[in-house]
Amino acid sequence: VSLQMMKHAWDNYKRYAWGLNELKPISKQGHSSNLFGNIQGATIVDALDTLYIMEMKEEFKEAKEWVEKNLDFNVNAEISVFEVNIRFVGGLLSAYYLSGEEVFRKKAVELGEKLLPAFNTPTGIPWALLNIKSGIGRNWPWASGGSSILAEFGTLHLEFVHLSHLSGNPVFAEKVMNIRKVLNRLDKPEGLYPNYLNPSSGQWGQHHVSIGGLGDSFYEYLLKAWLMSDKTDEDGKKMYYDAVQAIETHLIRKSSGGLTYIAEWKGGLLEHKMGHLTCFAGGMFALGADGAPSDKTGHHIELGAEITRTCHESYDRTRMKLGPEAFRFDGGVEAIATRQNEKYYILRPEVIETYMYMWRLTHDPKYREWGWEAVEALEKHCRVDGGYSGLRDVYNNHESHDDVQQSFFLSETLKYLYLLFSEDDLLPFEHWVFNTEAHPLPVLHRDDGNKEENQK
Ligand code: DMJ
Repeated sequence: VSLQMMKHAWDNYKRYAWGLNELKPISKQGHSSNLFGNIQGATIVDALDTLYIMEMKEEFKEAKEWVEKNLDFNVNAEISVFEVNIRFVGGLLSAYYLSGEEVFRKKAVELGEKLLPAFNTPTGIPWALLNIKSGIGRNWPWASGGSSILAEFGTLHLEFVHLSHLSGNPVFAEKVMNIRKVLNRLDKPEGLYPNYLNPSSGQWGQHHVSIGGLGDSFYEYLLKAWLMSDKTDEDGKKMYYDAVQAIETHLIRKSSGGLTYIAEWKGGLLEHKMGHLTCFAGGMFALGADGAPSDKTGHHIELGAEITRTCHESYDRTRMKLGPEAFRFDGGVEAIATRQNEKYYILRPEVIETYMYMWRLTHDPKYREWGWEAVEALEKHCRVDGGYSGLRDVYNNHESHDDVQQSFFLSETLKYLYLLFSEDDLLPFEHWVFNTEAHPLPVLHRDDGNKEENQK
């Protein structure tokens, strides 16, 4: 089924928006997001590995040809360093490791080099935004007095380690190891990492902490850096398990109805709200269970399972059976969005991603059942003639489509659905870690210093 869904999403992108970043499935034209400046083809690069894994050979071939002929980084564009890294660098790296085609390696390294000027700050903590022609960087104007964002500069590690591995140039890995160093030198309030860090002063901005937006994939990459290093990156491991300990103490709560959730922390005060983005943490806790210190393996699996149940409830308590952008545990509600501007669903993957991890790690059939509920809901409410669209209000009786087919729908949502219903030996966890955009990167095994053989 996810293969049919991929075909529908891809064919319509091809028909109406080929070469542009994303598809507007209602108005049947291209959609350009300023996250990528005028780098083009986000959907193509994001979808390459999904096409490969689903064995859509014709489509993979035309995507590869587009990359060869048209993917161009010599443009005057101000881009989001984080978004371009996770989608473009990550997408190209995976396409290379899966297919062995040199063009993807070359383009990934070329793009990595374009991103390097972002690290030219007094501390080496990179800017959020970079003009890849002039090399001038800056931060989002809204981010706490000129700060960089934890989830942005903390989500470069996996890709940059691979860029050094594939180019033989240590500079990429050095840049991300320096980020670690800066973080390790700083005092952390209650052991927590604030979402904002000023790249000039090297001091934290506002003490807001989140496992959802602005924080999320920083934690994910600590764990995955350790796993990707064949469990040699002890520093990443320690930072991950210490962070989880602080998160459990200060952010994780249980509602009166018995639902475990992860709240947001604002200078010591809790906001009892959980984002859709935060739902990835169910899978993360389960994935990290195996390495958990002091006999906590079972506990981390259980924590993952409880978060997953809560996120499933956030879907089940809507009219459309797809979850809202954020849901609350206050004012007499549990796992329900109460504000109009939090009721939308933009084809996000995190809940399905977590079902996939929980399924692989426990084989409890309920995760496939819940995944199937999501497939039915996507088909019923998001599928339109011209592709798949997000929804403005998942509690409404009638669909109001937002007219965007996000590139992560093809790279993540559909790939995780496909894996959820595949055997465990397709991209097995011993050999692959997924970047935060669901692009698989191989574990760098200790004994194969020069590893090129692809374990699929
Ligand atoms: C994706 O780009 C990545 O999963 C990122 O980590 C968070 N936001 C979207 C999906 O929701």
